[in-house]
Amino acid sequence: MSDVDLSTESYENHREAGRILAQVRDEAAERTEVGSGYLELSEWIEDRIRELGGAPAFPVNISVDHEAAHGAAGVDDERTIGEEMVKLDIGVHIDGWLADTAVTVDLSGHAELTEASEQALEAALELVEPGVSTGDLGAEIEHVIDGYGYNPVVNLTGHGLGHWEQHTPPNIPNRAVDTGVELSVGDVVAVEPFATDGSGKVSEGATEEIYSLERDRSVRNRQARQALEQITEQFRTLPFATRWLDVDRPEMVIRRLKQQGIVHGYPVLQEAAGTLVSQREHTVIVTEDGCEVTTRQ
Ligand SMILES: [Co+2]
Repeated sequence: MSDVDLSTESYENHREAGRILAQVRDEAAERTEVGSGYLELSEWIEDRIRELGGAPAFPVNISVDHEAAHGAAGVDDERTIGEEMVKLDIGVHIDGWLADTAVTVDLSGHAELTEASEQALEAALELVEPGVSTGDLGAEIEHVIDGYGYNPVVNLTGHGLGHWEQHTPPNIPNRAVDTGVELSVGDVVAVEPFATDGSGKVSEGATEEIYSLERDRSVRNRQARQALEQITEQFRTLPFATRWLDVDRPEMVIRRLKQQGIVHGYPVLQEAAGTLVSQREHTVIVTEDGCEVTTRQ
């Protein structure tokens, strides 16, 4: 049926990234409480990933309440977590082979909304096998979330994971679509349902703390050149945080690189109606008889 060899080094690296990530995610969820600092929590998670032998595949996303994704700690960030619905979205890579996971830590007293995205993910993962259509996964996610009386966020999707690429085809929709594609043995995909009691659509907010390389080209400014060197060598095309840059005044450097079209930002994505959003995500490898969840402990 398929000649994909799942014992190769690339898959072993995917699995190792997943093992590290599963442990760090669960430890991070334990540490997430009212009063936790964004910066302290993010740095703890990113250091823990390195300690276990991985590298962060993107800055820790801490998105709260109506924020669905791309919230992150900035340079000298002094914010702390309140009685909120907290989404931790974390990535690990080993030599560019990725794992991506997310968990909702609900400190806001909305357990059902958290459960809706969790159960939607579990139900979708049950269906993953060679030949399943991504549209059927989306339909299942929608069905489960709908059963809780909530809406899936339809303009956010799961995605494939490539080498040094965090988002590749296919998209895994969070609703039924006719345009699904069939998954095959060896595909590595992240499935990530979001649930809300609002509009089911996110829009871009005003802030951004996460960036990635758009195109590499020469810059005159010394600090910008130094930052660009670090970006192309260390992060390549993976997203990074301003606070990761080893230069003076990194925020100014980022502004400069952005103005010149060298990097682009990822604005915080928030529920258009301003309502709470929950999220759960796992990375899977499609196997002959189903799938292997790399980010499950
Ligand atoms: Co993802």
